[in-house]
Amino acid sequence: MSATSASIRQQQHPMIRQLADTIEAVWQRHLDLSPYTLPEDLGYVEGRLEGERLVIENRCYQTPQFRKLHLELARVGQSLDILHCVMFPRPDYALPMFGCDLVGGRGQISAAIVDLSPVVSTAPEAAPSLSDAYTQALSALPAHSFSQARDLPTWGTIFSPFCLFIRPADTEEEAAFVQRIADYLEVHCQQAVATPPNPKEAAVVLAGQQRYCQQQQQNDKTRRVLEKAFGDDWAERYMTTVLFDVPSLE
Ligand code: BLA
Repeated sequence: MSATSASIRQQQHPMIRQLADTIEAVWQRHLDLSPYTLPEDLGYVEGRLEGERLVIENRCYQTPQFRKLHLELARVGQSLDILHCVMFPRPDYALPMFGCDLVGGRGQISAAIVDLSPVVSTAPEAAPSLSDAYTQALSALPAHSFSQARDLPTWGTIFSPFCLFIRPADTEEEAAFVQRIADYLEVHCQQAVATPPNPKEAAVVLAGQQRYCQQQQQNDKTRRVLEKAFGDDWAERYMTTVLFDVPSLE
């Protein structure tokens, strides 16, 4: 890690810093992490967005259960701070996709979202849904209340009933949301390490991950930030190879 990339986290909104530290601590506590190399050195990138500097810092790992754990911190000048995190299970693990995004600027987080999104169906012909083990563990978490819920965009059909999408009202809600994300991560890591691999499900899992990524690639708000700083082609390549890539069956 270079001195430059280490400094991004320290400059970011405190909620983003806390969440980044929390995610890495939970991963280290539960999972057997090894390095994951991004294509063509996309680990640290800089561009310009309307005269402001856009800096992206990526941390990636892999584990026996996960093909890629991706934690991304991005900063546009002084005005926009972003945390993006997705955990991609290996195809022979029929696990949901953990995803979260924090977007904020000028001292206020405007979007905080977390979900464990299902990729496989539990009944024939049905839409994907979480297993009973996940549903029970998530239902057993302490009650929460956030004062400003936000509406999901139309591409958000991939999310589970446990998806939380809010604008945190104050520092208490920020801390409560970080705790909630830690709870989802704890559930996910515990389930993941207890799940045996099942190669028979690989094709179905990959198709489900493909659908998840196709929907996420429709997020015009993410795309626009990247296009403005790096151009349309770079944004397309980044969204399909770094943010939401899907491997083919080996
Ligand atoms: C929203 N994402 C946004 C917004 C911006 C970004 C600027 C609008 C904020 C707002 O409406 O208040 C930008 N997010 C980025 C950029 C990156 C990023 C540039 O991650 C990366 C470089 N997004 C995800 C994941 C989820 C997600 C994993 O990356 C969910 C699990 C969700 N982001 C998400 C949703 C919105 C959002 C649902 C709101 C979209 C809308 O309201 O149209």
